[in-house]
Amino acid sequence: MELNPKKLEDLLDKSQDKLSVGCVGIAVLGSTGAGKTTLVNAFFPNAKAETGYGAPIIQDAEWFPKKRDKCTRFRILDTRGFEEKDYEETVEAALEAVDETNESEDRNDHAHIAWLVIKEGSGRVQDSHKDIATRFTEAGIPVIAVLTEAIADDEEFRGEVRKLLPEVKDVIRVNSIPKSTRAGTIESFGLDILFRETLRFVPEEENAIALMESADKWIVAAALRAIGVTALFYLGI
Ligand SMILES: Nc1nc2c(ncn2[C@@H]2O[C@H](COP(=O)(O)OP(=O)(O)OP(=O)(O)O)[C@@H](O)[C@H]2O)c(=O)[nH]1
Ligand SMILES: [Mg+2]
Repeated sequence: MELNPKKLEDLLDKSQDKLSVGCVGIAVLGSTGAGKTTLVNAFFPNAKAETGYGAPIIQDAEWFPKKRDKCTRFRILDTRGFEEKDYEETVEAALEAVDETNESEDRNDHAHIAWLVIKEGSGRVQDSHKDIATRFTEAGIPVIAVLTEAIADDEEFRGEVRKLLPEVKDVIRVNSIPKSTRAGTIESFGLDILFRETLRFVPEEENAIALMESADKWIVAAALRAIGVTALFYLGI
């Protein structure tokens, strides 16, 4: 979907009506410790309450919630954090789970996008990242690379990721939660950009409204503000 202020305002109005029935599905993949859980909880503050996300997973890939009902606005495909030496099983399981949901005729059942989570400080693009970017893209799922704890004061690693993973739709630097450093606290940032980019690849209005309703309100408001839409009413303030 193209993003322009008019369209976003329109979505916002519709989300206020609370008549939507759509759902957005996001697959979250990355090495162990990459920052998947931290990212999901920062982006979707109700993840635990509404989907059960965060409970230990038994399989390599599991949907939260397991089944969608009419009240489900978002679903997370949680995957086991992998080590480089044995990432394949997790990627296979995630692709299988995505294939299965995406067979449904109802788009609200689908995985719409994958977030490939990489800790910026790791400084390395691994074979697993390449494999995920290629195979999810081939499966028709747009992939956004999310660089977490991105507190370096240059964009060198981002440039490298762009170069090495040309399949990904965008590479977004975030700091999901505040970070204390000797020089002081670095506040969270980047989640509004992730929201905006994710929205761009969510196919239909129904799913887009669901994303808007589920993401943290401050993140949505910041994303709107960046394109000139002030929507304080949306925050209930
Ligand atoms: N400041 C800051 N810390 C982060 C960020 N992302 C992750 N962390 C920290 O990194 C550690 C690991 O993050 P998790 O979110 O647990 O990583 P994970 O990918 O879910 O790891 P597994 O579940 O083991 O696969 C935690 O201590 C987080 O607080 C970030 O963007 N900013
Ligand atoms: Mg985790």
